[in-house]
Amino acid sequence: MAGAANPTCIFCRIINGEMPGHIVFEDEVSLAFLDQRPVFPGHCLLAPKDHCETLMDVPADLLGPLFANAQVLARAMEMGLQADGSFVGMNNRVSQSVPHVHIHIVPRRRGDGLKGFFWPRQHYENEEAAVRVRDALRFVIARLQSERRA
Ligand code: DGP
Repeated sequence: MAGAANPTCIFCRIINGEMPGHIVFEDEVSLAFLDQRPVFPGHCLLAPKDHCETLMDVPADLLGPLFANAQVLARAMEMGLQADGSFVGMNNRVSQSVPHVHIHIVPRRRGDGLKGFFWPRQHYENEEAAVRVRDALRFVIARLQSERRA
């Protein structure tokens, strides 16, 4: 759901200045602030000012500016915090503890111990299993793209 502020949403309250936050960046469409429980110091959350719950709810015209700002923050991790790189990601519904869409930008350093951050990996059982998943995704993506063009 996209829309103006939601009074029960913590991130809307930070965005509106009703709750404190260590703001690192602001423009017309988004705000970035320090995560109160960082993976590493400097871990930021970038959120659109309008209340949207998940990536799927972000209006198309906001996607570009929002991700351009994520790029600025990723650069800032390296230039401002001397990070070797960053992790940029988001939870949608599952593991999403605040239902106001936000992009995590986490400074990373070689040897920082987060090798397993992206959870245990597995292998496809066989080629057929990979093809089945590929085709399920291709099918629905083709439908979504034709709906978008319509
Ligand atoms: P996620 O679990 O992906 O929805 O991330 C939500 C993050 O938000 C989590 O890392 C902790 C952070 N967080 C939760 N409440 C607050 C808050 O009131 N202030 C700040 N700065 N961060 C918060």
